[in-house]
Amino acid sequence: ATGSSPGRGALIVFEGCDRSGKTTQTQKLFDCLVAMGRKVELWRFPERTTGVGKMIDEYLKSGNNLPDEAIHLLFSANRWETAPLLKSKLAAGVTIITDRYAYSGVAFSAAKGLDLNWCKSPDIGLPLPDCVVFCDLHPEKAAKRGGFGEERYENIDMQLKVYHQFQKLRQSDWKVVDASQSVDDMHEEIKTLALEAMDHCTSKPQQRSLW
Ligand code: Z5A
Repeated sequence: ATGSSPGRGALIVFEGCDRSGKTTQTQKLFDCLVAMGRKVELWRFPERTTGVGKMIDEYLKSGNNLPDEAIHLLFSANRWETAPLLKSKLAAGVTIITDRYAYSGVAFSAAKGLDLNWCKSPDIGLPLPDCVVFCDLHPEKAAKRGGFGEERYENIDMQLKVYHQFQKLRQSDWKVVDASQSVDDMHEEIKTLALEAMDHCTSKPQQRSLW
């Protein structure tokens, strides 16, 4: 039978500063899509369980001091080591929601003073997201959500620099969601955006790549 192709899954990326609600919203979107019977998985970067991910985890918890360039390349390698699986899932029609991606990679390293274009280069060729949801919350407001955590970048000076870099990276097709809204209001807006992106993928079969 010639049956219609199931279409590829959408790559839906969540970005934003610390405490902007990415983890809350990725989980809510995942639960909602599962309840709708969609083929979907929830991912995150860094993926701390791999060999490279364990080195990143140790770095974030302040265990070791790597040059900024070296940790940047490890974050990118962490995406590359999972990229074959990511591509095959998307091709098989699974939608992947991910909490952070290459934009965080560039924003954090550029915030430390590395050249923006140098920062972008190791991620060239990774799957291009079908939808980037930017959870927009100014770090001053984020700080009021019970304070930042204990990890290396979780302080107001760094978060302000990162927020500034995200503004530079922001592209016209990013979906900027006001992250000072309630959890439920954000979710309703994001659900609509995600369903649109997933529908769009059935008519846009070819997966393109960054940047
Ligand atoms: N990093 C990098 O340098 N290079 C890279 O390539 C990548 C990452 C991929 C680890 O990231 C660090 O790695 C991160 C970037 C860097 N460093 N920093 N910062 P991570 O993703 O593991 O950690 P995180 O970004 O710090 O996540 P987070 O603290 O969990 O923030 P979040 O996911 O955006 O927020 P949340 O957990 O959903 O919510 C935070 C709190 O606010 C929580 O108490 C919620 O209950 C509350 N909340 C959530 N939504 C709302 C609303 N709408 N109203 C009120 N309160 C809310």
